[in-house]
Amino acid sequence: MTSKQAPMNQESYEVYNPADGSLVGSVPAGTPDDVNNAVSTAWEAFRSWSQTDPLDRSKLLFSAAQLVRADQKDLARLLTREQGKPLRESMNEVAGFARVLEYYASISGTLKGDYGLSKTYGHMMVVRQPLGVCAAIIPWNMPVLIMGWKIGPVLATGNTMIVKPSTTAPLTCKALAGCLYRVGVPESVLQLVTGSGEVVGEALARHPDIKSLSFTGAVPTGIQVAEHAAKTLKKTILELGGSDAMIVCKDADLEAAAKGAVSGRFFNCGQTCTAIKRVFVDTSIYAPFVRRVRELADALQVGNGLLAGVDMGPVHSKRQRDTVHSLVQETVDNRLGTVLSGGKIPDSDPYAMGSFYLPTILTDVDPDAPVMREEVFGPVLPISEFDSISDAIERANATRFGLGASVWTHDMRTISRATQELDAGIVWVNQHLRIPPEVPFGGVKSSGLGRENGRYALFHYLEEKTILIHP
Ligand code: TXE
Repeated sequence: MTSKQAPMNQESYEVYNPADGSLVGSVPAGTPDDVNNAVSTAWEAFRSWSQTDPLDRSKLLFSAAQLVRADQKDLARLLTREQGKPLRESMNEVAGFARVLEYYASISGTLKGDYGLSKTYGHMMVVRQPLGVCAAIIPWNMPVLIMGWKIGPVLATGNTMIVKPSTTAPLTCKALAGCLYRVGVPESVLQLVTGSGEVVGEALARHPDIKSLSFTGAVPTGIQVAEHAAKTLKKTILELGGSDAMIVCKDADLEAAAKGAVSGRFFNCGQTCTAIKRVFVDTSIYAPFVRRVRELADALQVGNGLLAGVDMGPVHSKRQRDTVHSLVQETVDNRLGTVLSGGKIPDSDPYAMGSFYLPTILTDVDPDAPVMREEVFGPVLPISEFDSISDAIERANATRFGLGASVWTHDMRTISRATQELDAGIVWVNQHLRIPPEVPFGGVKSSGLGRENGRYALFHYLEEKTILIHP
């Protein structure tokens, strides 16, 4: 088999640091021809990769994880420079990538088939075989972890993979692929085609010889990708974001809930699909809860993620930051909520060159305000109060999204009811935003289709073949 990646377009484009506008690096600007070449190379590689022993694939994934852990600091610095997040978060994300590889290394080859013996049909066997060439489209918000979620199950099951990293944060993904190559994963088995979504992403979605496409990004893009995928009969996984609600009941541990709200919202500058995007608080504890959240949010250090002590970096791009700010302005202008803290673009030094936004708290927010229904992808926390748990659940569900939700209480009846009735792919109790690789991840409603993570992802990447042998 060819072990090399198909050669790519010589033209490249540059990647900039959102904290100060400095140049971080450059990558090839992929073309539809690059996608075609990568697909042919990946099919050729599939012939032998799919025949490798699952144990050998496990060993490669374990070794790659070890190498990623050894290079963790350099990889994390690169991630912070191209994405903006604080170094501490980048270190965790790189470790998360390694953990995902280790998880899939540990379950590679565990999905065996079935067997039965029938008087009429003879030996009835079901074997599970890899699909072939798979593709993934990665966003800029958690590029490293999401690449791990997408490549782990694909490589473990003996499929080959073409990854299109985010246009504006492709460098750490490239460096991670380099770690896999260094331990012996052939380049032709895991190829990266960098470039724009409209060119490379669309060419992948339209390609007739790609068997599965896993996409993480915005709802309209996901729908467009799904239309192309349907026309070419690809299996798809779509992860399209969320507007996660947090419900804080009157018996909740107020300190834990306030800390949970602040970390769950301002982590990664609010740019996480399962971030807490709306908070509903029981009327009886609304005032002390809001006070504590404000204290914690005002104490966050905003700045260049490479600097020690920084808790929140810039928004990933000026375009994204301006969208967030206009949603806050719209809330205030239409009297749909009040800015308690933040709500501003800081333009003095050291923020002037970056796309920063201050941690923002909106209170007394109208449940029908756009900030309460849409996905606000930035550091904005809208809080409102509720009288009854029925009211809280109804409001939490009043959005087109359904990715995650959390309820903060120790009352078993409330836990039982909320976990049943909240319309979401994940429901947390007394925590939020924790996503271990062992359990399925994905949403309902407009948050997407299908699940990543856990052994469930292996089913997606394997196809059952029935064999009937009459003696
Ligand atoms: O997303 P896009 P954007 C949400 C979040 C954010 C909004 C816009 O609300 O504010 O989306 O972000 C590739 N065919 N999320 O504009 O454009 C693109 O190059 C195929 C939530 O960055 O959807 C990138 O690799 N691919 C989310 C990826 O799709 C295309 C994470 C996502 O970009 C394409 C990110 C096309 N026509 C944003 N156009 C989450 N679920 O966590 C673009 N792409």
